[in-house]
Amino acid sequence: MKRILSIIILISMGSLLMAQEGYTPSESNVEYRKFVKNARLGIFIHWGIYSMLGDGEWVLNNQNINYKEYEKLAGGFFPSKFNADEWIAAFKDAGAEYITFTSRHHDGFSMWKSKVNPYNIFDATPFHRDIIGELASACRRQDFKLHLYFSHLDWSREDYWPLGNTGHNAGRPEGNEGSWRSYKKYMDDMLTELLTQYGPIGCIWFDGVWDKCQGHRERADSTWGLSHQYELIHSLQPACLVADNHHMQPFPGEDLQIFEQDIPGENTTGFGDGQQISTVIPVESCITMNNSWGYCIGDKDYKSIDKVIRLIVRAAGKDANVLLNIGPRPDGCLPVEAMELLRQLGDWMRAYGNEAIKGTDGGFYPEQEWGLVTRKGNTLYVHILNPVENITLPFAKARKVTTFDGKPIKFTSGKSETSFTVPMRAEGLTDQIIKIEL
Ligand code: JFZ
Repeated sequence: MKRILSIIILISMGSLLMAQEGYTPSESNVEYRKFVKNARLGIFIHWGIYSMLGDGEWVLNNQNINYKEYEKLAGGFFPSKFNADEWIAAFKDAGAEYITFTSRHHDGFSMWKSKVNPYNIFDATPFHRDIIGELASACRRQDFKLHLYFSHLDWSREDYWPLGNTGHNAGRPEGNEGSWRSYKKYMDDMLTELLTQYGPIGCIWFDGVWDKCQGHRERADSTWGLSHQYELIHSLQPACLVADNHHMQPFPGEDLQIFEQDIPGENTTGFGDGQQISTVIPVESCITMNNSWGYCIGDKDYKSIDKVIRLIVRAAGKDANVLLNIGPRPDGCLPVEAMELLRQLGDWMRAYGNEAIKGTDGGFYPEQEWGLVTRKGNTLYVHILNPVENITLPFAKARKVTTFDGKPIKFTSGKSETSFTVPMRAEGLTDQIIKIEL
């Protein structure tokens, strides 16, 4: 018995390794990965009928709401002030280049006009508008990219059976033997709609694997059919990136690695236990502006612009993007605090970020107490986040060292090092940038 078991384990490990080697991204996929990496900043939007309850996107689960009762919220969802073009214009102005929008969160409500489930924004609400359709059009008009968050996990479907770790008090009846097969087909059908009805989708950003496979990497593919789903996505849109917020090392078929509420590699949340930063696929850190993903009416604990800039600089210095989250209000407006942060961020991106963050490489030099270094062509950008007097870097033969606006700085540079004294720092400056021409 033991022997049979170990043979089975060996075989399944072998097929896992083979699948890893077997995935070759298409040319258009590799190209879009570069675009995303260079963008360095995206905006994450968590929006659904849960926003009406003002208690985050987990409210169905956390308040033990019955799924049939919750469903009735849809009949009152009328985000009268929603304007896709205004959202996209605000994100673009902030210096972001893509939006990752919750097409369907764990509550199972779809934010697009779906033929495979009437529990969607078009058919189940008096709003009768296709929000993903409107976002896709606005993105096209404004040359912005659309990524879609998609939950594996569902708290409203009766065929989501057997249940995972969450959604136990929603009141669903027990399923049967065919349930899981039916649910997997349902996911395929939804993904197919999303990838055929709205033009190019930059990324499918999965979440929820952990509901059934927390800490069991070997089960994730067989339980969810990940490789099948990833293949489906790549066959419908080869350039579409696959990302999955499972907090494990990337699986074959994934094109973007995700860290949650963390600068990559820090593991302050304990989520991505031991998750190594990928050097093969681009990396993205999703981070909330306050402490909630979906709209939370009492959460006014927004990060300062100083904090947000530090996050972006530190992520870029580690070669990662920031996906900055906003939870819109039920009326379709972005919270005032979020709008203000976007405005301030735009000012900073135009002044510094466009040159010293976007399109740069990071991760080639470790973070120091004073900060990090990014690089574009022959220029190094030294980001001093914490005041320091002198800096020595292991980069040889510098031709020129200057302030960000080009004032020369005295330096010495030899065969292996470059040193300079840091000029006076303007009061209140978050990121003092020094340029080194190699
Ligand atoms: C997930 C979602 O559950 C959450 O609502 C939000 O969308 C965020 C971006 O992603 O967060 C997680 C991820 C992992 C666990 C819990 C929540 N986990 O491992 O238990």
